[in-house]
Amino acid sequence: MSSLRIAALAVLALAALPGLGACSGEADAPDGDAAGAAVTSQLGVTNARVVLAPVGGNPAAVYLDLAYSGREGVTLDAVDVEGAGMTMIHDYAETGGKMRMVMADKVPLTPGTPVSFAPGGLHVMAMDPTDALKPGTTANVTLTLSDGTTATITAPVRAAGDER
Ligand SMILES: [Cu+2]
Repeated sequence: MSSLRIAALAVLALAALPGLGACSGEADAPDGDAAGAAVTSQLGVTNARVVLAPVGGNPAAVYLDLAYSGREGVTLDAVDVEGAGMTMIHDYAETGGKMRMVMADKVPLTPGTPVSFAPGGLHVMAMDPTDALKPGTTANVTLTLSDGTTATITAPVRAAGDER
């Protein structure tokens, strides 16, 4: 676990580099019309939702669908959730006959190839969700790409038992 945390912190440190995301983010991240959706010039985000864990305080999961139309070689580097702590991008992989969560770190975005974050596959884990994340409310979710582009969407927050 400690190596996973270090890797995730490294991603956050990169995302926080001055000059990259700060100014371009405001210009490139108009709010989407529909909840859970946003479109920048190159990144479309739909069906975003934050799903809380059955036990309060346990990590929440974020699922969403991405359609990218920019240039090759760009990756999704970070997904941050307002109202939660550190986030990690995870996937599931089979090791030793069992499906286990693994660190996905950076997710390649290829024009024409949609990427789905969905239960049982790619997902964002948001550690230490606060009481601000309540079922029926919304949370701001910010995606950061390797080219410094950011997109912020408003995603509905769902309880553990709700539809994922
Ligand atoms: Cu996970």
